[in-house]
Amino acid sequence: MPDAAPVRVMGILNATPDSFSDGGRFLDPAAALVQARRMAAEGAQILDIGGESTRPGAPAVDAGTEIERVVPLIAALRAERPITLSVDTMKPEVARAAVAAGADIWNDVSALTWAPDSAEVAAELGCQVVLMHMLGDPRTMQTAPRYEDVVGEVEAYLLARAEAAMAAGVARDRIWLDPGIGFGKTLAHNLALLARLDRFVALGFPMLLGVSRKSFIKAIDPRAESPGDRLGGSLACALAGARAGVAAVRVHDVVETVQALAVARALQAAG
Ligand code: HH2
Repeated sequence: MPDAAPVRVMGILNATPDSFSDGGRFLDPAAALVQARRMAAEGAQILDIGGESTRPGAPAVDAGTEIERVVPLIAALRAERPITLSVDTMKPEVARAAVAAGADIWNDVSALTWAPDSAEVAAELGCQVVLMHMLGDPRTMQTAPRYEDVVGEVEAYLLARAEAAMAAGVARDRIWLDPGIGFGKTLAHNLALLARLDRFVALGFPMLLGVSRKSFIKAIDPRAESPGDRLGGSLACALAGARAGVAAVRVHDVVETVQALAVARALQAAG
């Protein structure tokens, strides 16, 4: 196997009261900054900052509240270090404020479908954009999700969203794709996608993979009731992503993921 580029680690920072894993811990800007610095020191090359939870059934947050949560953090981090910054939002007005404050990536779990002008705003901002697959929206997505061919349907959706973004003026080399593990998927759907990440990588866009601490791990290991108990499963998936050639993994546990990826690379080089 050729020596692929190292997988980048994107550290998750949720400035929210209710995210499924770190909710409430980083709503205080001082605590969020400490966590951001810590993840950067641990080897995260990208920080993904969110102000609205996308967990199933999470209440919607208005744009003003989201901006208040994420923009001061992005501005403070941009002023102190050259790390790549991403904003996790579905709302164009939040993306606009975040990019003005120094964000490099708009991570949109709605793949630029949340607002009619999302794709035009992404083109105008000129930032990188992550287009993620989700079935429905966060309030409804886990209600009996159904696919005939989950890999084929997610692939077709992502390609269609990339085409729509490019038609609106987003440059091809600014687009990332993400299969959206856990967003309107059963355990079987998630496993089918994780087993065929190579097909998504073959689409020719950088792939982002978000598996960290997600509840499908509990469906495999019922002892992993709390998100903090899901490190082993998260690392197994990050390594599967690295083997398939994803560009980045989105994680809560940065130091452990950096180590697992480094050991996997060393083993690959030795073999
Ligand atoms: N997963 C979550 C949020 N944003 N973005 C992308 N591109 N891919 C993902 O898999 C993804 C994402 C959910 O995780 P988290 O941010 O930890 O929780 P919450 O949505 O409850 O804030």
